[in-house]
Amino acid sequence: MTEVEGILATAAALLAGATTVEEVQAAATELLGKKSALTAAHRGLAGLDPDGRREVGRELQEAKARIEELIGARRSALEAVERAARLDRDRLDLTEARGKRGPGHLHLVQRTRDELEDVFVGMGFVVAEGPEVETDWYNFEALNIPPAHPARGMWDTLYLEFGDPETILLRTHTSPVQIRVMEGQAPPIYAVMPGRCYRRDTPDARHIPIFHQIEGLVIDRGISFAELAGTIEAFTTSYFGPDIHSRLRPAFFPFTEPSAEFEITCTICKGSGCRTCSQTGWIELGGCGMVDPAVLDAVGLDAEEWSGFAFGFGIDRCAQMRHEIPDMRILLENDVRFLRQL
Ligand code: 2NM
Repeated sequence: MTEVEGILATAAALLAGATTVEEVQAAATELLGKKSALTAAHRGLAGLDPDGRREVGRELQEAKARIEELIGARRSALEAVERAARLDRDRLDLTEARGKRGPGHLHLVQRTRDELEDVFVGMGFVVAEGPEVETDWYNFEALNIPPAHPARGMWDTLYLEFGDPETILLRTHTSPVQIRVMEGQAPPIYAVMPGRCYRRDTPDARHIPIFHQIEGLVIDRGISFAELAGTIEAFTTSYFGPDIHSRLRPAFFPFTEPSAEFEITCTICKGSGCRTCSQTGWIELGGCGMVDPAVLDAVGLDAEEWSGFAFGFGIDRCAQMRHEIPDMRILLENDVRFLRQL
């Protein structure tokens, strides 16, 4: 009896002295393991008569349960202390972010992208995205632009030093996403692809080397140029307002035939003629056309069964026109005097 009381007292003292969860674990081994006084007492049962064995055996069982209880309690208490210390240590001071400056807002380019997506989603399109680092196949070859073709000069490509020379590049347009969508799903396809693009351009008032495009793709049965023109006009009035219209003029792109560039009513003078539109009343926004059968071939679509159109234009250019931004370079400068106005 007194031996059991002694074991319990030792256990309580040992656990009270443990100050970490690891020390509790070590104490548990010492109190309950093979070399413990409790285990030794259990062995001693063999030398007792049956009544004594039963009596002392029960005492030892109770002592073991009590010790396990003490271990559990000490462990939970120390775990709570350690968790509190960890939370305190990892706490981030965010008070500065709640200062006078207010919560901030999305950049104009991101907001323009969101608004453009909303217009197309409202017209029944889905939004698709793809990688900014592309292969020559997706950015050029699948779009009917073979290596060394003179049309490559239309894009000032930034190549990565990765693998064979001029095989991995920063996408010059979002068209490779259109190829990926056509490869990945069967028509009908009604999708827009917004995203960042890169060209080796010298920045000026109308060009930045990192810019944003949104392209649209429709592939279905019986799609004609009339659906293309109607879609462009519906988009223009929906995004720029009822006073702004669109017109198409013949152009050339390797991936569409026929191709057109699309212009919208000058947003500055509303069509009456000004310096920005060189007195024409129109401003070029993007390009479009009927998807070339060679592109459908490249993604394994039967050009006899399916036809479609594609279009593309600059998101930054849209923001520039709608907000009358004289120099596009300011979009990349993070000048708070500019950002705060929007
Ligand atoms: C443009 C203008 C005209 C276009 C075509 C395709 C595809 F993959 F279907 F062939 N993607 N993008 C396209 C056509 C893009 O952007 C100025």
